Amino acid sequence: MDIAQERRLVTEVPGPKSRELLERRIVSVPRGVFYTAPVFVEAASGAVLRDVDGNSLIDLGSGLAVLNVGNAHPAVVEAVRDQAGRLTHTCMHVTMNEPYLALAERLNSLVPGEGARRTMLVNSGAEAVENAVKIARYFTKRSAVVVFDHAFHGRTQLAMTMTAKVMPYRYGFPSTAPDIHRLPFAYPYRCPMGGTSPEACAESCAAYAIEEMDKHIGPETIACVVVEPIMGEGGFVVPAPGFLPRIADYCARKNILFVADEVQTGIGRTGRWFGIEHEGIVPDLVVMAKSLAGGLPLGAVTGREDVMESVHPGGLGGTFGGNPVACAAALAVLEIVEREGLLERARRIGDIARSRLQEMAARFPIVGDVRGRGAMVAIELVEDPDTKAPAKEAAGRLIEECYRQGVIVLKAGTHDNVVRLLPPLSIDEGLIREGLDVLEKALATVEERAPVSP
Ligand code: PLZ
Repeated sequence: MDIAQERRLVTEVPGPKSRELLERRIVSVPRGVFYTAPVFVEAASGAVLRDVDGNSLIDLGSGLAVLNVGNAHPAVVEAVRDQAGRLTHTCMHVTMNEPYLALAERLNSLVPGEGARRTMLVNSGAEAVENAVKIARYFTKRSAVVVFDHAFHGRTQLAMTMTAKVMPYRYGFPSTAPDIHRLPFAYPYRCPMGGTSPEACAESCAAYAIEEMDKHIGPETIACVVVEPIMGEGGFVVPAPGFLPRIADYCARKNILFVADEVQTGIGRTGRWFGIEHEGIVPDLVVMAKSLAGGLPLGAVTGREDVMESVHPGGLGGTFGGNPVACAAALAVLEIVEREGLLERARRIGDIARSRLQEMAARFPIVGDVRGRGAMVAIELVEDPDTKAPAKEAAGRLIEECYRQGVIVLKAGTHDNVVRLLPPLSIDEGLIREGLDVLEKALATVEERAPVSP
């Protein structure tokens, strides 16, 4: 569908039709399934969502990091139509289909590193994480899994246990997944070790993490370290420079597999194909989902041939994993990223956003930190720049003010005080600027109402 790439409000947001659907939703879908904006979308294209009331909203959330190539990209739609017209499913464990193969070949050559790779396909990020851990445990014959503060790895039992934040992800859901260990993450703005410079933060956190692995977990029991190159749900925390390379180096020395969870950072979001490339690390396994198939559900684990091949035949899989329609969409997505130069665009969009957000930070004391890489940018809101007390309510109000004005932005952060932008990488520069104008105005309203320190 051709939808003009513009913001245009014809009713208040949410409008009467969205409100009516919300009423139906309340009595048919459990409240546990949360939503950011009380808006129902009827059609979308590129970076614009058309809601059921006819409003056109600027999408700076990409349906939670899924639409790097934009919504309903014509080449993705065409690939899906074409594939669905041939066959919709075979199940790779019954008879096989070529799109699965073609995508595996493509991902094998795309991930960092020189050696041979293998790819298995699944349905979601959580399922990809679960499989990466299964494979790492099988290959190493070790069971411990190391994860970090602020991590999000999914909502299934194991992935949920690997996820840091208790509320809302783990609260009330007892876990039986054993041998998961959490270590501090080098978060420069709030260094858990009290480091006052990024270098000191990286150094102290890495030293602590390594000592923990050495003394308390035991490197000979650790199958893998799983880490997001930039914490996504955890608040777009870019690790202090040098932290991840030191962890990766330790892993290599102790034969611990390094697993990059690229579910949110992958497929060009940070201006490189994979976020881990910024760290100069070659991961043993790479986990992908979200933007991989342009909106169709698909996840992947791509890794070292020896590691991936270690599992016996029949040890890996699932009914829908690598559905041919989703694979066709993914092949189209990867081609679009190249053809439209979206890595370059991610950097450009990110530069525009970061410089505007930095100006806002200079104007509004509530903006404590501006950070990100490529088109993965966020502001962390604080009640007071000195105490850095998280401004959670203000973040909620900011998001609400934005959608009321027709711009969708997302919340993140362990303290719920981070507002993040994940625009489609193909977004018009004018549209991102307009989205930022709205954000700035919203910030002014929120700041006005922020508590004034005595
Ligand atoms: N790993 C790094 O960001 C999903 C989920 C939304 P699934 N993040 C947003 C929500 O509130 O559930 C995510 C991620 C990273 C894994 C996952 C899990 O991916 O496809 O949602 O299972």
